[in-house]
Amino acid sequence: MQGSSDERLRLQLGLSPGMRLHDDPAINAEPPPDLLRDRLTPAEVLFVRNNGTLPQAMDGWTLEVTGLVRQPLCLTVAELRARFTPARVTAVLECAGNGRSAFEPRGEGLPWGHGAVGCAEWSGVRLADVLEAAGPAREAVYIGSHSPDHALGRPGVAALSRGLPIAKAMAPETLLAFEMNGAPLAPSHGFPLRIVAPGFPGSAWQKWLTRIVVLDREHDGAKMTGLDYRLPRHAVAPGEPLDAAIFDVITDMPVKSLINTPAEGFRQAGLLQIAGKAWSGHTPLSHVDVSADGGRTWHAAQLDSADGPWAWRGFSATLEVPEGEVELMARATDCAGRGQPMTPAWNPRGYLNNAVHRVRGTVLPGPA
Ligand SMILES: Nc1nc2c(c(=O)[nH]1)N[C@H]1C(S)=C(S)[C@@H](COP(=O)(O)O)O[C@H]1N2
Ligand SMILES: [Mo]
Repeated sequence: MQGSSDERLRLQLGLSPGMRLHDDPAINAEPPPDLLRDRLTPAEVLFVRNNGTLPQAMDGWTLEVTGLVRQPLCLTVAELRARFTPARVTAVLECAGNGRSAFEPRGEGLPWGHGAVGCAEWSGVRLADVLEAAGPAREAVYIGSHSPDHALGRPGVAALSRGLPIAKAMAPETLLAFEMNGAPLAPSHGFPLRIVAPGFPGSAWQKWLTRIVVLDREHDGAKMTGLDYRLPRHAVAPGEPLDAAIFDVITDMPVKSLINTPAEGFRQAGLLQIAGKAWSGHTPLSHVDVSADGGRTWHAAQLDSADGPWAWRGFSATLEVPEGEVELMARATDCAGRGQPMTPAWNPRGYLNNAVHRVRGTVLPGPA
């Protein structure tokens, strides 16, 4: 029964049959790593992360810009297109909780595997241009984002209302996007308008955006406070009493990589062709190494050219691997020299797991 209702849901949302739906009252889905092979992730294999309902009717939709501004605005998408210069960015979208299931103990939240990430070309207008048109006050330090989705079973309670520090809201890469990969946003990815904040966790990429409020303090909307999408300033151990005051909002994503092929459980003979993706947050990616002997020796992978500073990059390597069970690993390093750890720092909500990606399989005897 579960199987056929999952199939219906995938069809309804335009998701690939390979997408795994999480067992959660809200709609949450992720692809296995081998479906993330494209330079630009097609909408049907881009993960879906909904904290509450999936808003339906968007008739008469407008975006309001209010708060500490000289001139509050109310705009339709047609007006956004007509009034502001088009802008485009190819950028990685990754959930801060991607990889959570590999933490021990796991921490509260969706048990994401490795697939809550994708890279797309986002088109729209610069958020900075729209904010300039509204004229933010000098005291402005943050924006709060609002949408009509509500917590499940709790109409009137916002599912998620995140925001951005004003510097990121005004940065040239931050967009109000109405298109993904040249097509209107899919309903599950935020139609008709979402924030695109490259380098920030996906939680800041507010979907179904209807209102931006300019504030003189950090926004305190749904899932902005407490431990949500925050990390402790210093290491904490499982079970330790927690003080929310030592937690800061996550504003940057760590360097990371993902092996697309071969896929987990592979069985193949001959030279192994390893291919995957690597990306980073605000600090650019430097290089990727791969290992086929449990991390004892590492080999430099070849990096594809970059579609701009916020896109992921393909990497590939060919390794001669002795027959038998093997564990392949990929490890990306950023330009500040930070590499992916074998075991990342544990945190109570299981955010930012950028452990070295491992794929297990068997190398068979015989030629390729
Ligand atoms: N309005 C709204 N925006 C939202 C969310 C949400 O639940 N509601 N989820 C956020 C989170 S946590 C992530 S990781 C991204 C996921 O975007 P996607 O579903 O298009 O992949 O959307 C963000 N924007
Ligand atoms: Mo997320």
